[in-house]
Parts: sequence; C-alpha cells; structure tokens
Amino acid sequence: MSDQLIKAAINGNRRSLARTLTGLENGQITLGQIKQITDISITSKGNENWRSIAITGAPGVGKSCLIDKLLATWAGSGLKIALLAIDPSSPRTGGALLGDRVRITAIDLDDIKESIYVRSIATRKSSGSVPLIVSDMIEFLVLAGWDRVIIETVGSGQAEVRCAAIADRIVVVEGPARGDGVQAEKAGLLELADAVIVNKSDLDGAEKHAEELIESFHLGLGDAPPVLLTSALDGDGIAAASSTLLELKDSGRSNRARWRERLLAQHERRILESDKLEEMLVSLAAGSISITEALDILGGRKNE
Ligand SMILES: Nc1nc2c(ncn2[C@@H]2O[C@H](COP(=O)(O)OP(=O)(O)OP(=O)(O)O)[C@@H](O)[C@H]2O)c(=O)[nH]1
Ligand SMILES: [Mg+2]
Repeated sequence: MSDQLIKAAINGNRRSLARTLTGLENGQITLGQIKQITDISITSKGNENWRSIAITGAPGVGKSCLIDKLLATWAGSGLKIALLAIDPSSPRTGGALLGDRVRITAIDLDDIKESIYVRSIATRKSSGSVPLIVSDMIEFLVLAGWDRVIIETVGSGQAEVRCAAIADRIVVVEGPARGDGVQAEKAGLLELADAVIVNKSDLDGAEKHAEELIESFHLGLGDAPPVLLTSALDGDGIAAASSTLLELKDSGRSNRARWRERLLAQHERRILESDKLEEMLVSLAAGSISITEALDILGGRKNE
C-alpha cells in the first residue's frame, strides 16, 4: 500500500479510507506501519469521552434501526461518526449486509452524509483475529479524524462478544419480553453492559422486560447500568438514549470481564500472527512437539 494512499485516507478521501481499511482487514498493512507513514500518534486524552461504542444484542432486536437513529442525531450535532458493522460468520449469505444497507438511511441525508461513514466487515472472510482487526480499524478511523466509532455486532458467539469487548463502551440491546428470560444473560453479555436498551417499546412486553432487567441488575454486584426504553420505529426515547449514550461513563463493573476478553483476543492474535505458526502446526501434526511447547513458542512472547 502506498504512503500516498494512506495520507489521502487520513486527509478525508473516502476511497482511500476504504482501501486502507481493507488493507488492515487483509493484513496487507499494519496499524504500526500506518502510524509510521503518517507520523501521527494518537494522544490519549485522559478522562475524555469514549471513542468507540459497541451496540450488541440478539439478531433482529433492532440494532441497525437504532444505530440509524443515533447516527442521524449525533452527526446532526456536528460529530463525525463511523459505523463498523460486523457481519457474523453465519450462513445467511449476505443477508446482514443487505439488511444494513437498507436500514442505515442516515447516510442518504444530504446535510449529514459527509459526517457518516459506514463499513461492513465480513468475519468469515478474515484470516486474522477479527476483534483485533476491528480494534485496529477503530484506531485508524480515530486517527483519520472520526470522532466516534460505533461497532454493530450480534451478541452471540465468542468472536462477536470479543468484538464488543474491545470497544470503550458496550450497549446491549434487547427486545420485549418473550417469556424466556433475558436473552443477553445467556450469552454472558449483561455483565459487559455499560447500558442496556430495550428496543421496540411500541410492542407489548418491552416495559415488563425493562423492569425484569432492572431487577436482575439490583441482585448483582456493583452499580447497575442504565436501562433505557426506545422505539427505533416511532422514535420514542431516541433523544434521551442519544444523549445518555453520548455521555455514557464506563460502568466499572464490567471492567474485569472486558479485560479478560481483550487479553484472550490479544493472545489469539499472537498465535495467529506468529511467523512460526505454520512450522508449529507441522511439528504438532508430526507429533514432534507438544501443545504446551508450541504455545510457549507462539504465545509466550511478542513475535515482531
Ligand atoms: N416494532 C418495532 N420494530 C422494530 C423496531 N426497531 C427495529 N424494528 C424491526 O425489527 C427488525 C430488525 O431490525 P434490525 O435493525 O435489522 O435489527 P438488528 O438487530 O440490526 O438485526 P441483525 O443485524 O440481523 O442482528 C426490522 O424488521 C425492523 O423494522 C422498533 O423499535 N419497533
Ligand atoms: Mg443489524
């Protein structure tokens, strides 16, 4: 990838931005190389607001519709917002991609479309560790001047939960009560939540479900995250949710669970990106090395 391309991406050229993100996705370029080329380092601004927020939850709860509303509100207030939609590696051929294209309408609004960037990531095509690729993409987007990055990811499956865990904040979206308890609880998602949104408040059972959630949080340890009701369909509760989420603080209670996921993701990356991986796989297959020995070599230290 040429230096020119990357500089153009940083300077706001969308095609270059898309191509650089593809480069990160395919492993053609690393974040380290980008930083060298651009000679910029991201200055961490201490207690400043979040840069990345994951919107996660079961399929069909209305994440995309909700994000569409958030994009319109936040971009309308002058922020530059990027959306990374993680297309789960499910056999639904291209369904999610198509669905998101249809549902994200804010990119068609002339007065704000310059402030919105939407990109899908097809996890099944990726060779490396998806959460870490997403993490690099977030950092790159921030480098390129995007104020906030939203990650949409289905909250089931380890890779998807890990994609949420790399974000600064995690919002779990639920639907109305279906009589089978809290869906996100099963996926271990609730312990990661900085906020919970019960969407589809226009339907029966949403309020009841919000109450159930509040109740279950009060049984747990630490501060309960805010539980908000929205309808992405008729707009109820959207204004309140937009401002609450924009200022959302790290709940603290989810920190350990989150760092656990990040640690595991990083460990996986070391193994997947090691130049000794192929060699180790051959040795393992030949029985000339144990798993523990291979792990020591692949994951024990940084392979630069
Ligand atoms: N009644 C009602 N329907 C909604 C609401 N929000 C979304 N929907 C509908 O729910 C369906 C799924 O919405 P999406 O936004 O695609 O849901 P999603 O969570 O992004 O789905 P996946 O990306 O496939 O996991 C669509 O048919 C929406 O029209 C809402 O607030 N009320
Ligand atoms: Mg969606």
